[in-house]
Amino acid sequence: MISTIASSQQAIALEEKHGAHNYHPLPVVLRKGEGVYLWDVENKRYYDFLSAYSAVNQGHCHPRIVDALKQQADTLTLTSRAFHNDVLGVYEEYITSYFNYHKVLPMNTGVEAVETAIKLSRKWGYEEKGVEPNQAKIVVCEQNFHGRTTTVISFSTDPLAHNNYGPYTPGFVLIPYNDLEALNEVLQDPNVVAFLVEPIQGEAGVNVPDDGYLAGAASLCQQNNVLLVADEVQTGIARTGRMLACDYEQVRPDILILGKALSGGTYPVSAVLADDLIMKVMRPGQHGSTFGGNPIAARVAMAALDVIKDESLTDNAARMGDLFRERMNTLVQRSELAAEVRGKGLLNALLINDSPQSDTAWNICLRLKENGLLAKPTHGNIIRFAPPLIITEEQLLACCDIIEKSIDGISTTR
Ligand code: IF1
Repeated sequence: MISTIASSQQAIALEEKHGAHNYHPLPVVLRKGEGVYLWDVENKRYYDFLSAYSAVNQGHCHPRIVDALKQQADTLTLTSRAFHNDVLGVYEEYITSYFNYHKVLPMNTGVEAVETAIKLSRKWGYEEKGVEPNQAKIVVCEQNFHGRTTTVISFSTDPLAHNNYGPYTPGFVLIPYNDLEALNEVLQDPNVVAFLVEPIQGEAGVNVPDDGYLAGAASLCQQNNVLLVADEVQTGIARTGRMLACDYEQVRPDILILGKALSGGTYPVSAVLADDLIMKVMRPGQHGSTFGGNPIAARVAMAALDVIKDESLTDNAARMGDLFRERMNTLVQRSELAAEVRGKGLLNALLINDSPQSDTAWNICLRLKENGLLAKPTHGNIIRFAPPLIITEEQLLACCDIIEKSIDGISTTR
């Protein structure tokens, strides 16, 4: 028996009864998405200011990406890698040329690509750098978010993501984010094979490091024969106003991790890119995935990346992001609740002037929802604002009005 959803309440009740409670969503039930807009079951329209955590950079249900998905779905969906097909090679040529790397290893989710990068780094360490067996170490940052597999949460400093999942995977060294001295110190250990880092820490609350941090990290890694591994799952694909956040400092990571908007939110697609000297350590039978690089994923990814360039979404993200932060800074000047706005391009966050344990940020998001804009707090008192990159100036200014009205509304009732 398949239920028909007649109300938001009914949908929420079904999830409550039959679904694991591993999320606490905003009380809104969405039925349709198009561009920057979402509609709920009662046909109320919202601006989407989360973009499914930066997976919908090209806007909801982008026609070119959906058409690519439909056409391939009608032709050939999956061969597995036991056989070749007529799409994978075309995609591999396309994406390696697009990001200027020799090779790509296609996966599905972001964390699978992170796991792939971890395995690649370790294997390179043993077979190329000469690290003793099982001694490889990977440097990671406090407040990181790289996904939710057991190995990846082994080095998470977020108790919610980490606790009660032990025993944990060893071989990771935690240092403070945005701290080149700490990085230099740990890189003196010859067993370190890689530094895995987010160019901007998204989940931690859009932590933007100091100018020069990424370039400094790249230089230290090079000096110490350590791979720089950039997790651009959330910051990549034009989100921060550059194709990659690493581009702000002309940094070319040894290993590049992509996901989310690689499909425009239509399909799980992720990728790991590296040059031959690194990727050559992966030989037949040593890594893989049933769906990795499947024909639908390949076609969808090429369409999604085409859209980024054809619609100049990188420039739009840069310009609209500047406008957004300008408007939010005027709010910060006059509102007791808005403490700070930070970010790059259209990856921004607003710090709310209340304790992380308070529900103020959550209440602001509820009021935003009532006023037709969807956003969600990250940690406690930080609200992430990340609309699709196709947003126009007129739409952005209308959203700034909604945000200012919603926050002003809250402060008068405090
Ligand atoms: C959830 C957070 C964001 C990521 C970076 C790898 C991955 C992610 C930098 C893994 C995924 C998602 C996961 C999703 C919510 C969202 C998230 F709040 F969890 F932390 F964006 F900030 N690297 N982030 O941001 O990619 O395996 O999910 O495809 O788990 O709730 P994935």
